[in-house]
Amino acid sequence: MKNEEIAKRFDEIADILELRGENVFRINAYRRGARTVEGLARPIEDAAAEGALAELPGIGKDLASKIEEFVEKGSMSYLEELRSGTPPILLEMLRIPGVGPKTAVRLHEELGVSSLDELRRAALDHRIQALPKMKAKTEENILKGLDFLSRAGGRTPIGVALPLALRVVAELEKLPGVKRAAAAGSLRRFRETVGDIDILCASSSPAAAIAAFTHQDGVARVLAEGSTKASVVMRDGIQADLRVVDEEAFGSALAYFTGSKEHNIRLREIAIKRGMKLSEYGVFKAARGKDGAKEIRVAGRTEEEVYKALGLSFIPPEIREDAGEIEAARAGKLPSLVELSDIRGDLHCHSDYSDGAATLTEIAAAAKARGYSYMLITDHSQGLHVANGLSPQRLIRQMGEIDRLNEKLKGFRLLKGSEVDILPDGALDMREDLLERLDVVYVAIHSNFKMKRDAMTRRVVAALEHPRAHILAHPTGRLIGVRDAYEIDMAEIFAAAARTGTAIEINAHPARLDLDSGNCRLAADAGVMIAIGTDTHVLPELENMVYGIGTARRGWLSKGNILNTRTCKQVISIINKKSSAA
Ligand code: DGT
Ligand code: CA
Ligand code: CA
Repeated sequence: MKNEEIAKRFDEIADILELRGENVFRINAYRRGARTVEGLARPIEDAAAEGALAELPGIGKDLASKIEEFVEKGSMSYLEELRSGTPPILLEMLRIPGVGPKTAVRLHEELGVSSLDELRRAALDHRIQALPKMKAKTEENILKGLDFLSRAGGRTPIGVALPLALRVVAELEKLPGVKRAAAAGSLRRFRETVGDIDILCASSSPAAAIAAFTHQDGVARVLAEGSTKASVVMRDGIQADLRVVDEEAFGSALAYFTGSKEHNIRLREIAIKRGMKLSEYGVFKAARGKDGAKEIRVAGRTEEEVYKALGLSFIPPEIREDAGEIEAARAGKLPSLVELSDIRGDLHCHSDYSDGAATLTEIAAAAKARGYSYMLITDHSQGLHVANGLSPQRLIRQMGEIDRLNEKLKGFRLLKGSEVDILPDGALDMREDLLERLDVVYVAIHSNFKMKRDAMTRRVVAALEHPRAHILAHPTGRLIGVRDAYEIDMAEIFAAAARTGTAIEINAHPARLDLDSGNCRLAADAGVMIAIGTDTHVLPELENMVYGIGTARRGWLSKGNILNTRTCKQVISIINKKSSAA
């Protein structure tokens, strides 16, 4: 399905047109087109094949022809043309929170800024506020924005890196001679951001694998190319490394390049204590043969074999951080981590009643097609005007529609919910009688992020005390690389959630992943039930569940820790336990 790739390209076209100060209507046409394509429930290729593109809202002749071109050729000549005429620094500056196109162009033209380092220098020297009509505040915001970018450390969010890596792996797997291919590194460990993408491959013709890797679509620059390894920079700016190894050593190489480094160091120590040697080439034992001392390989083909040779049970990649997993593996006490297939329904989804793109009917169909047996609809509450929050009348109408749909749906249920705003004093932004009519109530902070730690903690605890508040959404409010978590005492939140029987969410959107994996472990230890919700606004985001699962696994969570591994009936009964205890 090419929907996302096309949406990304339309957004980039809009960005560049904006940088050039083009007509707003044209710019908005591309943005609207991007949202339409992204929100489409089926592959855009199908609509193109049927000649039905022009029937889509906001897709005129012009955009339709660009979609057709991309479907046919995998490229968009108009975008290539725009790109070639745009200094890359301009697009880079747009990634800084708070820098718009006008500012970016001025900084480039009037200060000659051509890299982010130069931009930082200019801000520190106060050369930005010295420009006519440029405010000191702008300069301050640019410095803050740059800080955010560098704190993400030039690292790439997993939501960008994973799809890219999977595509590279799939391309390699298609080559004759390739026996195995896999992503390794921090990506395989499901860290929320990755420094680079590490790919491993076993092939009988390494040269062909290397050539395919360096010539694949999306490569901006080849950094290095040897007979068994290569490094490239992709157009998004992320680096990808490929290593080609022997099939006999694929498991040990995979373990080595998955890391973490700290985990690897511990494994090597264990090998040495057992009189063996561990490297990316295998586990070796010294043996005395007729012709003197030599080494024999005792493991290497699979990771399982490697761990077994070290006297350990297999350690899932997500927890290889030297955070107790080695001790647990040695004692046979590793948790059995939750899996994607354990998930029976999604708990966080916005429809076109508030700021989502899909209708209730479309959401039900898509969730059912994923094999779910329920989906909780959680549109925003009345006070959240920016997200088109539902008035009581509209919520009541939505509940009626859900009832009618449920009569028709077999083996699947839409649950009535809401993502209710927690007001500054901790009260919920919804009438009691409406709260009581909902199946499951999500509560969340969407405003007044800058409260003092104590006040913020009291605000959320007050919300958790409400007998109809069932799940706390994205509990720290951070947006990776954009906005820090607000000040809040999470230990107190966990204690309150456990005491009141309120679940806490792992928001599976790759920009949030909040609870993060560290907090997952603390929450579970405090006895808190965890819910995983995708916060879907356009249907393809239902796929983001995989990031929620990755985070839960990094947080050592099992099926039993997760609310939505339960059946619909069980979820309702767990929810009701809190409400009826009060
Ligand atoms: P990243 O890319 O910064 O998000 O983190 P990683 O963990 O992917 O690190 P990377 O790409 O530098 O290296 C990939 C793996 O290779 C790493 O997780 C473990 C292994 N590795 C790299 N350098 C060393 C090393 O000096 N010693 C050991 N034991 N392992 C290493
Ligand atoms: Ca890496
Ligand atoms: Ca690397």
